[in-house]
Amino acid sequence: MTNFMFISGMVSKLSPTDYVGFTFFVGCMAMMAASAFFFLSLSQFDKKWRTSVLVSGLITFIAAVHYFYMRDYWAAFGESPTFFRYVDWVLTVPLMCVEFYLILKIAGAKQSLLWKMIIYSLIMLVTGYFGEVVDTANASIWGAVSGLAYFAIVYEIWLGEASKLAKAAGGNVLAAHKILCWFVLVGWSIYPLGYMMGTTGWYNGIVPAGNIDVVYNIADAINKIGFGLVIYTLAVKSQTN
Ligand SMILES: *C/C=C(C)/C=C/C=C(C)/C=C/C1=C(C)CCCC1(C)C
Repeated sequence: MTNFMFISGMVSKLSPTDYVGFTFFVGCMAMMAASAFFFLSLSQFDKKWRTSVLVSGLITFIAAVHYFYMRDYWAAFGESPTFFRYVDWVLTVPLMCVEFYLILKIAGAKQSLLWKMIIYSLIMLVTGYFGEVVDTANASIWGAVSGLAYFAIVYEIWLGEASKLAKAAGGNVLAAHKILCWFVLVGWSIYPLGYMMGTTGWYNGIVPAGNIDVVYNIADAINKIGFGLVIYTLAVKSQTN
């Protein structure tokens, strides 16, 4: 145990070459700052947009709390805090699905769309957890099931019901929806890559092995804060229109 910080009151140091520890630390601060920003901006929005921005703040706030735990875990054990990652994802990814529903509500999005997206995301994450932690011998099978659920989300927002609603809404909502679609397609694809780096399967010759916490941490910052800012910008624009 070389690189301690604060663990339940214990004080120790963070090595200057510990990039994983560093990005966990910066992650805490970035998620906290983003949460403060979203929460403090709430009063400027009318009721229609307030919930969306509130959810943006909840996503980064939940992540901030998990980052505090993950930072400590990494400092104490020098291992990936996989459990905390998945708890974080299980709470924040469905909330990102809620954001799609909330911005599409003006075009008549139904609750069935919301539940469909939430269920896909839960299947994606629970099967991913099984492959990464519970039944690692079958990581490639669990990963494939998880990947299917991921594609279902991608399909839904790019080509399915959600995309039709976005087109019907048009204007700022359509523009924001498009950007969020790219977040899901490109930003989220980093996570399955990390999964392949950390588990054993047919893909091991293609994807390098290694600690990918730095990559996850950067991806989280982009996907959670960036995603939230798209919603925030949409709310600001729609308000002055
Ligand atoms: C803020 C956290 C986010 C946006 C996390 C997203 C996580 C994923 C899109 C994870 C996807 C996975 C697969 C598609 C297959 C392998 C297992 C997972 C869970 C890593």
